[in-house]
Amino acid sequence: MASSNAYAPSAPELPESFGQHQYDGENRYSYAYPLYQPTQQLSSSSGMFSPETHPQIVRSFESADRDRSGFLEESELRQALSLSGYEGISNRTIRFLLFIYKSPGDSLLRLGPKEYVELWNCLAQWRAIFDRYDRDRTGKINATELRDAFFHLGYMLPTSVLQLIISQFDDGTGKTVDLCFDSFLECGMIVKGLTEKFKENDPGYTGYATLSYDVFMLMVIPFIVSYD
Ligand SMILES: [Ca+2]
Ligand SMILES: [Ca+2]
Repeated sequence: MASSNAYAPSAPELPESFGQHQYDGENRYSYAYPLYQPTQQLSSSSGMFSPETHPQIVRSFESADRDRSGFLEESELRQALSLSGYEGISNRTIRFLLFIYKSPGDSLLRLGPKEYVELWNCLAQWRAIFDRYDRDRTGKINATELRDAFFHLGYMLPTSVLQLIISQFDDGTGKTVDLCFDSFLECGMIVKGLTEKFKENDPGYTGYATLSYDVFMLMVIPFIVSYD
């Protein structure tokens, strides 16, 4: 698995005013871009937060780590994200996030402080993209908004692929359903993660890659296993 950063959206070009106008009257995401700077080095010890860590991140981790294990397990992560303003994230997405962000050397699905900070910053970036491209302010992303968001991130997805993605999140009736943040996050990380994997095999950015069966399976399966 590549670095977790592969799942953060590509350097979003946020408007200068970002951070002041988001969610007026509702402070849930006012810290969507915390003071944390990506260039700052985190402590190499995964058992503690660096002093620069945004206090909201530390607070949410410490209050959610009920058994004081120093790690957030599944239910604790749900609680921590809820405390951070990300309510209602599905079990499926929570497990997907744990799978992607856990330390590669850890056989358990859990996050230490270092991994949690990475996840938190990634979520903040995806949230900013979501809010920016939810142009009609419905709180959901429709197919056009999704196309534009991916385009902004540098992914020109063909309509057929966009339709396939959206259809994965319908309600079972076959009717097109707009994506809530939870679904947007999941499909965004899948598109970005798979694209990064593809690019590893297409160094010339030609849009074509020759893959062995093994490489293809190893590339795709982590994204399609059910986390339910
Ligand atoms: Ca714990
Ligand atoms: Ca919308």
